[in-house]
Amino acid sequence: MTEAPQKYVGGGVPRKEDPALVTGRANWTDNIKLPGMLHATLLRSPYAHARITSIDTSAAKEQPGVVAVYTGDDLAPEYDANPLANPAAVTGYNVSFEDRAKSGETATESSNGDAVDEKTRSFVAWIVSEDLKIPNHWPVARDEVNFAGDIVAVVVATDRYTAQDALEFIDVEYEPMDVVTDLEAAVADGSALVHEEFGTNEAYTWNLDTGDIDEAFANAAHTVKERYIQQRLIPNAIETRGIVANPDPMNGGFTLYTSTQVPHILKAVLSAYCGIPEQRLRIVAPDVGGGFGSKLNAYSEEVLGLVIARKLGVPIKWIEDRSENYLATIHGRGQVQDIEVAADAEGRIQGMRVKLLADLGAYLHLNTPGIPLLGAFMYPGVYTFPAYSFECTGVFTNKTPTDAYRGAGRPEAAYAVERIMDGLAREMGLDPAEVRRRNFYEPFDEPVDTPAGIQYDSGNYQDVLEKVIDLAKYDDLRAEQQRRREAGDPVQLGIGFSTYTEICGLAPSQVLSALGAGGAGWEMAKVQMLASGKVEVVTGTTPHGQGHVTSWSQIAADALGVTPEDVEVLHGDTAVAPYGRDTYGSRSLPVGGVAVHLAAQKVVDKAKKIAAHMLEAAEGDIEFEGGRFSVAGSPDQNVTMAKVAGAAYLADNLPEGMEPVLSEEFFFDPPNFTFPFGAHICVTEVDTETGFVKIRDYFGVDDCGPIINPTIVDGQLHGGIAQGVAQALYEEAVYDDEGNLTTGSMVDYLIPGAPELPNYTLERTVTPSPSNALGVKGVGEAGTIGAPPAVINSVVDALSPYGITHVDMPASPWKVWQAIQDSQGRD
Ligand code: MCN
Repeated sequence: MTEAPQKYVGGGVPRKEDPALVTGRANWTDNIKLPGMLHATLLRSPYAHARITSIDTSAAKEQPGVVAVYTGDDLAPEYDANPLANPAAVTGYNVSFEDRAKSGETATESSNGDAVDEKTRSFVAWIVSEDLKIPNHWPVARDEVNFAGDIVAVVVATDRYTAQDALEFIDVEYEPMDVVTDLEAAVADGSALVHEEFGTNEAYTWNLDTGDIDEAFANAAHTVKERYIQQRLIPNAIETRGIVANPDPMNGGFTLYTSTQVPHILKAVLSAYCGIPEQRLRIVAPDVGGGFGSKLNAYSEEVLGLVIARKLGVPIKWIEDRSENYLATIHGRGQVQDIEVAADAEGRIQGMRVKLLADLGAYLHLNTPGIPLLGAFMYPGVYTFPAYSFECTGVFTNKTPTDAYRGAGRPEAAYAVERIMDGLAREMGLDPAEVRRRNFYEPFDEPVDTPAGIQYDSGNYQDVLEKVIDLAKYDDLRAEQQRRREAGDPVQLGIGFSTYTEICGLAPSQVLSALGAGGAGWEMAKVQMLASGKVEVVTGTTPHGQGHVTSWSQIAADALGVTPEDVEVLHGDTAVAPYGRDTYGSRSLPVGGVAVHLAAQKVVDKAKKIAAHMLEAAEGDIEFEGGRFSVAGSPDQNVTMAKVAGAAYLADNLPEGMEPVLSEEFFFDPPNFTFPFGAHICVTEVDTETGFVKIRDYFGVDDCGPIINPTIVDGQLHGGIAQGVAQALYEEAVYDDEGNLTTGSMVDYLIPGAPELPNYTLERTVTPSPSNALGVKGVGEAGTIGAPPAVINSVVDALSPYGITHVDMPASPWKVWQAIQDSQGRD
């Protein structure tokens, strides 16, 4: 073992994952080929809403190479009734919102007693007792299809091409039904209904009220009211979804290889859905080529793989193609946001009202109803004020279901509050930076109460704002803007701010449980010193691009006094890590990475006892540094961690009663979420003749506490900001009135590439979180949350001489040009 005096946390350790990824040696699900494996393809509904009047599969069954063709009715006996209908099944224990309501269960105390205060407790109690409408959702539709892409039949054949061709031979008769795509139309009287049995398209309405909102508006010196649209977005992971389901004849169980972010959640959920005892179901997430939230789910195809493998007794493979991916993997966002703020004469906010319509699509996926709820807590953003009123109505439409997409609820919230702060600045004739300063919390390093009834852990919003102003040379930019305005330059300069915070590090079990999100927010790590002194870390997180192997190696290396190369990180296989809560909500570092640190500390504590025994010294006199235990005052008396690991393994000279080997687990369940924050400035050049927006510069000062790996953090921010820019300027899932996805391919759905994106100029501040031993906060979604309002504020700022106060996302050249045409011309 190499001795390691240096510290690795905070250093630019190259990603251990990269060599395999860049030399084609990664192990994707589609690389898996098992003996006897058959291939499944899926017939999907071309209609957004229709009754299935008949299905004839006989011709398809006769095609050479076709082994089986199944309809919804054929497979219904194979799974638990209505298997995908239960959103709270994320618990794996089938506790639905409905069950809770029936049992009269209400919210419980949070684990730290503080993170959720009384206001939130009553809000939460209200939510879980409220009626959530849960539609039937069969893996293969039975009587009715509810969106274009709903699965209607499955073909299993000896190879993929045969299976694909055989789909053409399935004869389905549909009786088209009225289609609902528009959110406001869906809640209007007399609308067609997605699920007629409910008599409404409203799945639920949630409210959160704190303070006296009417008084705040009655006494306001200034009020601003705006409507914003969050367009639908399609997550674009490099790797589409895919599965291989393998029956294990030895124990009657199954291994499911699947491109997922959540093997542990899947194990619990699929075991319940498919009636496979949990201990006989192994889920393996091989290398996963991104997810961005879209692989945080239990999908029909995963259920189908298992039940068909069980029926046929052979491995079943299904790999999603890109068109299917656009139709059948969840979408994100899709909201109409009405927001209103009341401020006093100095521009200090006194109250905020938010009213949302949230597009759920046709069914409830695992987290669908909860996504806007994460946002509910974050509309107040980095501003403190006395009264807040939030209402969200979840609406069914005949479209692909929505669910978590990078940021999930928080980009929507940050966008609305940051856009309306600019509205308030405009109303009052203040600089957008100044209106923000007047409403920030004072810097804090212990939790503060927020208007939404949660507690932010720590923050210093002034610092990031002033730093980004310096970084961008704000005064120079305003001077340039003025020059261009005065010169009548057709290309106008826009300067847009965003000062954001977000809730991440999804964790405290009792809080998640109280929110109806299934509890179990802990994360597990096991740290084992092998006989040679090398280290294995088993983690319950499931990286799919975030570099946990590198980060966790750094954390373990520092704690144990070894090098990152001495550490192997094992993940993504429930047989290796039976416990885990996976990767989403930027939770992996603040929960899972901290668990690695704490498990390693347990190893050191035990090793110290063994070292004391070996050195014949008192445990209290033993010091540990640089991988070496020594006796205080007698540095020559020492023993390396590797030697202690070897002694622990041999177990022939251990302290009385001590168990052999150095292997320790830690289940970390933090007391609160973490709340990273930052300030961004986007500088745009807007061509007023063509409407084309160019991002000239992008500055950010972000704070996610102490940094484990600066390269990874920069990468997360770059990718996150790129996705934020994508929402602001380029991407939109568009449906026609009949519910056809008209942006069903990468030709029509505009994903920005490197040429569309600016160079980012990023700096950091470090405000540790009091919620965990490393002080760390998540960063995986921060950029996606901070960027959209900075970009749109910038575009609107450029166009302000035209009296333009808003341009909806994506601010395409056409929309910008149209806004200019519709304006009264320049001042
Ligand atoms: N990190 C760090 N120091 C900090 C904070 C984070 O070094 N103070 C490092 C961590 O050690 C880890 C990485 O940054 O290596 C991300 O950590 P974290 O913020 O905890 O986020 P998660 O690992 O839980 O990742 C989830 C997050 C989410 S929710 C989405 S969506 C997303 C994202 O990560 N999807 C991604 N980033 C992605 N990156 C890639 N390449 N692909 C995706 O699908």
